[in-house]
Amino acid sequence: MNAAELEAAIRYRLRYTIAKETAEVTTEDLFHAVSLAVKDIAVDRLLESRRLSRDRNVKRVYYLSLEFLPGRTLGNNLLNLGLYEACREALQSIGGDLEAVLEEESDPGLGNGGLGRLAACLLDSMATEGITGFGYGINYQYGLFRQVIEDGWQVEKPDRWKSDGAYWQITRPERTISVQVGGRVVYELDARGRYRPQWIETQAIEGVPHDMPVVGYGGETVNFLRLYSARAAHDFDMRIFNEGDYLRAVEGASRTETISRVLYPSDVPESGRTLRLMQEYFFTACALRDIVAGYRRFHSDLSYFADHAAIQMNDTHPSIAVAELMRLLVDENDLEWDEAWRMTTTVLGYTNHTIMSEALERWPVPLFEKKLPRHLEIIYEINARFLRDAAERWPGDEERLRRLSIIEESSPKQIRMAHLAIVGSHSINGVAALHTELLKRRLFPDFYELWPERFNNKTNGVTPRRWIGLANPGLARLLDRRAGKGWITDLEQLRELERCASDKGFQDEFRAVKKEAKERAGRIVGERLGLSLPPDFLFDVQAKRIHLYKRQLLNVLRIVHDYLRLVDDRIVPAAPQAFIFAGKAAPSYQAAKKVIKLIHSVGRVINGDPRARDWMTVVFVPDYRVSVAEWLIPAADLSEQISTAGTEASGTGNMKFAMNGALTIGTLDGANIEIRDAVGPENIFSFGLNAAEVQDLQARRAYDPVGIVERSPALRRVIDSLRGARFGGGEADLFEDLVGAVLDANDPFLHLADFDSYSRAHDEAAALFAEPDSWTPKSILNVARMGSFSSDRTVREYAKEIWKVGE
Ligand code: 26Q
Repeated sequence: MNAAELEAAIRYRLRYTIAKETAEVTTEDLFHAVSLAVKDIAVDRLLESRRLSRDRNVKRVYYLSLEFLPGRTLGNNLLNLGLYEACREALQSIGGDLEAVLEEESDPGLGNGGLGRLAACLLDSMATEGITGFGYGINYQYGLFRQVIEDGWQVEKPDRWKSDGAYWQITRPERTISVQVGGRVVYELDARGRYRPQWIETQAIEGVPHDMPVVGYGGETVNFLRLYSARAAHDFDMRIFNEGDYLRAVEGASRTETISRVLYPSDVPESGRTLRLMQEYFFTACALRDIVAGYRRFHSDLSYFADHAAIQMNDTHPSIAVAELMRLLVDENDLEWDEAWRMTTTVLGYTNHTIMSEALERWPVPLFEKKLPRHLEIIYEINARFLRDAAERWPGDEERLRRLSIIEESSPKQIRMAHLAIVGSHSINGVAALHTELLKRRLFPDFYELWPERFNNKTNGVTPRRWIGLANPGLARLLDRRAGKGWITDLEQLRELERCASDKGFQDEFRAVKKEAKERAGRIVGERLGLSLPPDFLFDVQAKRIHLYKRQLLNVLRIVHDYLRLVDDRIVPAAPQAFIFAGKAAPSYQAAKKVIKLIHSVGRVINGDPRARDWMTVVFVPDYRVSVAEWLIPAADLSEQISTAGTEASGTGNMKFAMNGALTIGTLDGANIEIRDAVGPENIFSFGLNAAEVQDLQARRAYDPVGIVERSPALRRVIDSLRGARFGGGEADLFEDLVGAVLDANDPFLHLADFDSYSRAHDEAAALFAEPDSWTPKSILNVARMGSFSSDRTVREYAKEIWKVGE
């Protein structure tokens, strides 16, 4: 398709769908018309992909995730279909501007952060690699809350992302799925004289699928992301209705429909949240029925099911799949237990995304008794058989069996979902090398001893299409010219640039690209916040969820230290710097919300101090989301990746920043370690304790923050200033809780242990930034050496080693 054809398609939609004459159309109308025109193209390719994969009878991958953060779709699909420039031209003829049109689209926030965005990157890479792979999740009516800042505090507002139409969704009412909850289990004799469980008196929930096409680069393969909305099976409970209580009759229906109402905005599970369990079961059950039904449409029996499907569980959120698939196979499809078990463990794989044991999901047994009684029986049976096998390996080792059990013998008893996932999967993977080692040695050592072959690493990656091609078109054009166009699907080709790192002409071009991205960010920040962001400042960015373990607090302490050095000691930094933050705090996470307030309070003081004006500024960009990351990341010079070693499973922002030429200041945590190995230790600012040292310090109970402060006058001054009225703006004790947290000998994140080396690493970075001839080559080498952090590499590894697809 060329520009003229695309223009014709857009004009057709403007007239016959929007029903307007060209002269009266708004930018919003143009967005709708272009989206519909491009969707038609995507749908053609989708149908073609489906036909081909059916004809070839290929194995399918199903990625089950309670979260997806796909970002805006239009620009991405234009890029992947090779229509980006054609669309710009077409719009010009109609009198529209492509960038303005793209800004009209809402950004679906159907995830909290890294885990949801990873799911989206993997879908993009599967389609690009030609893998037949589908995402399954929930079509939340409200995504993650919109963050607004009032007087420095985070305030949450509802995110009605579908209010202007979910233009990319294709509703498929004919593939509606019915799932059951509640009720009880009875046993009846069947025709062959066997006792068969019957799950009766259940309540039915219908899942209506909405498909979003996932267009691979080049447009050859188009897969889809299938998101379910919950609907009451009957709009009204007719019995109540007939009794005349109309409102009570409708209530039941609306209760059912709350299942897909809203995304849970925290990554720390709160036990007993029935609705959360219902969400997990609902979408997992819909997905599995859909997968099995899809298979049965073309196969007479289930014997070869495991050869045709691989199902990946994104964390434990879909891990009820282990019991539900057994139930489908045994209760509903008459398979023998052993055969069903072989099938279940062959198709399922489990990806873990956290090492913090308090973040592991557990559900109270009484809740299961009430909502999923048959699943509870199946889990007990799985556990009994598993513990029997484990007892053969470790006879008499009761303590170990208690540790291994899927059931925790607390009161009430709890179901350990990670254990269920491990027992029910042939593969358990971590998301970075260090993380996988910690899984094996700290979190699940007994399981590792039992089944070492099941544990494997799949270091995360990010898609170069969105994170370079779309987010940083200036860099993309430069890369095209200097490394050839192949990098976009083969990121290793960027290694070509190593030769240009010392080329002055190239350095100038590279700097010009960075400057342009910084000016753009400066414009946006100026418009939205009324703050000035001069492009010659070092842009130092920490953008991610606000969490104590990610240590935004450490960053703030260091900023205050720099500020006090400037105004009290008259020590001028080596380079002027903009300290930029972005990120949301879970609404119930008080300490994280206080950190946001602290950033604003410190920012107000620094930004209002004329002595600091030429040297530093603090900016908090509200409502961080994919579409904010797309302009913020390309503008960064320095990427803050400063979690306590051993706490961040991988991180993926770290990869996006480095790919866009930011240097990392980071701890030896998660994928930072692999980034350091890739770019070379001379091209990254590493600091702080490593994971083993953290572990050791904690084991010896030797962390002494008060002692550290006593020995450091600089730190003492920082702490005192946070306690006093200087930053509290009248309220003297406002930050006492945060100060208390970093002075606590039990601070699990050891903020002060790394303060000194962090501060020194920063001074080094600022000094280097002041020497562009030294800085730019390092920045270029970061881009050149990020090849292995493409999610294409990640997906190829999953495909070969876990899913067994292709080749
Ligand atoms: C669980 C139970 C109840 C309610 C919520 C949750 C919940 C929700 C979201 C638990 C966890 C999450 C999200 C976790 C997450 O984003 N983890 C990140 O995953 C990335 C991709 O692998 C890693 O790069 C990050 O290091 C990791 O923090």
